Formats: sequence, structure tokens, C-alpha cells
Amino acid sequence: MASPFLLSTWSFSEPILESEYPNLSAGCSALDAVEACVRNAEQDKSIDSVGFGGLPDRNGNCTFDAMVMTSPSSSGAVCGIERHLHPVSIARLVMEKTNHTLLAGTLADDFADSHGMESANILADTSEQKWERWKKRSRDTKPLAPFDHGHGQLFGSHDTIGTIALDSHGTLAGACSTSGMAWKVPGRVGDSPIVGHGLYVDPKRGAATGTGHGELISGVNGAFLVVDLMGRGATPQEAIHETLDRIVSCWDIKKEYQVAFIATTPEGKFAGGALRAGFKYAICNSDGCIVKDPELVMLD
Ligand code: SD4
Repeated sequence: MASPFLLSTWSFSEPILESEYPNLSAGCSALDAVEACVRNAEQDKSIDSVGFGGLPDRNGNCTFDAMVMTSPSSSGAVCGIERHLHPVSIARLVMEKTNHTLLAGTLADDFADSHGMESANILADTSEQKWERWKKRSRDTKPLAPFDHGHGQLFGSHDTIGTIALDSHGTLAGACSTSGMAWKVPGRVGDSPIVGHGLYVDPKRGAATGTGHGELISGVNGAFLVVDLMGRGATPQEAIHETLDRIVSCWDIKKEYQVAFIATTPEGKFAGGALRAGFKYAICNSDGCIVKDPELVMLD
């Protein structure tokens, strides 16, 4: 059995993984570990694509999407959260306290209230200021491709934290959270809270999570496809390659489009891949924590 590890999208997650890894290696469950990592990103105001500090929609309102998953029969998600700072924990409540998979909008906020979660203003002053500037500058709906220049310096308008863990019992879990596409049409929901789009975990086949333009990921059921291909014998890199290929063959790929996946087999063989340069991911295991370039970049 592989020793415990944490894998997560974007370099901003590396210090988060590093702080959580001791708990994982001490026996904490994969689910607790991924939730803790994602909560950490959700409360970090400097990350402008996840949780507090996330960029708002065209009307200046922030909404959050999140999911947790441990198997095809065990997942929970929320979308369009408007007044809670930790959508990943509401998603976990959906998984553990209901027979459902996805709750949406203010009714999902009400559900969180009913479980004692404190509500909060989720629009940071910095996000509001950025929205004011955007509103003055441009009404162009096109987002820029996310580009990773290091912690706190993400250029472009969106990217999601997707975290996967394998614990000391050999159990896989995944979680993701996002404020979605900056300046989105109000009501827009991306791939992140949809099972098999932004995240998929199957104990027999592996786990994958995606970041980037949710519409492209959703169009091919991206995370599910990566995991399914691994289940049919592909390596993580081959599975990501074929999934990105599928996206390239289905869409007119504009220069601002970016999609990236990270994936692992149940045995802990992992890889990352992206449509375009600029994506990085973080890994923490018994050898330490590092930020990695993806094994695969499809386009120039
Ligand atoms: C989405 N993939 O909503 C998510 C978040 C995002 O880059 O915008 N990520 O499309």
C-alpha cells in the first residue's frame, strides 16, 4: 500500500498541504485531510479564486461551489452558496447528513444554517474593489487563462483548488472549492460541484480533479473520464492526455482557455497535465512537499 500523500492543484496549495500532511501521516482520514486543506484555501483572502477573496459575478456578488467525494456512492456538493465561508464543509454535510448529492443556492445556505453553520459576508473588500475596477474597465465576458506565478500571485481570472488524499488506511478522498469564473453571468455553475466533472473518486480506479474552464471540463465529464480511463489500464498521464485530447477535439480552443487535471491511481501513481503552460500542482508525501510542473502540456 502507498504511504499517505496529498495532491492539489496550483502552487498556492503547497503550504496548505505542508501544514496538513503531519495530521495525515499521523492517521487522520483522507476525507478530514482534504476538507481541512480546502477550508484553509477558502479562508485565505489572497487566493482570489476560492472562498473569501474570490472574485464576484458580473453584478458584484460572490457565489461558491464545492464538492467532496470518497466513492461513487459517497459524495456531496453545493453550488451558488451566498453566505457561508466554507462551502466544502456544507458539501460534506450534504454527503453525510442527507440522501442527496447536490444542494443549490440560498436553500443550500439555509441547509447550512439548519446544521449550525454560522453565516457571514463572503464578499471581501478586495474582491469588491477588483469588481469596481473591472466594471469601469471592461464588460468583456472573456476570462483570461489562469497562470501560476506562485502563491498569492495568480494571474488570470479563475482557478479551483482540487485536493486528493490517500490516508494510512489506503482510503482515497477528494474535495474541491471555487468561487467560479470571475465576472460570470449570475447563476452560472461550473464543473466543480458536479460529480464526475470537477472531481471524481472511485476507490477501485483512482481519483481526479480539474481546474480551468468548467464548461470545457463538463463537456467531456472530465474527472470521470480520467478515472474511467485509469480503470481501463491507462496511466494517470495517459488518462489526462486522452481527456485533454477529447476537449481539444470538441471545442474551438481559444487562447484564453485553460484546463488542467491532476490524477492518481489507488496505488498512488500520480500525474498532472494541462492544455496550456502555466499550470502547476503540489504534492506532499513522506519525501516532503514540492510544487511540480505538469508532466504534460498539450498546446503552445
Ligand atoms: C469553474 N473550474 O467554475 C471552475 C472554477 C474555475 O478555473 O473557474 N476554475 O469553471
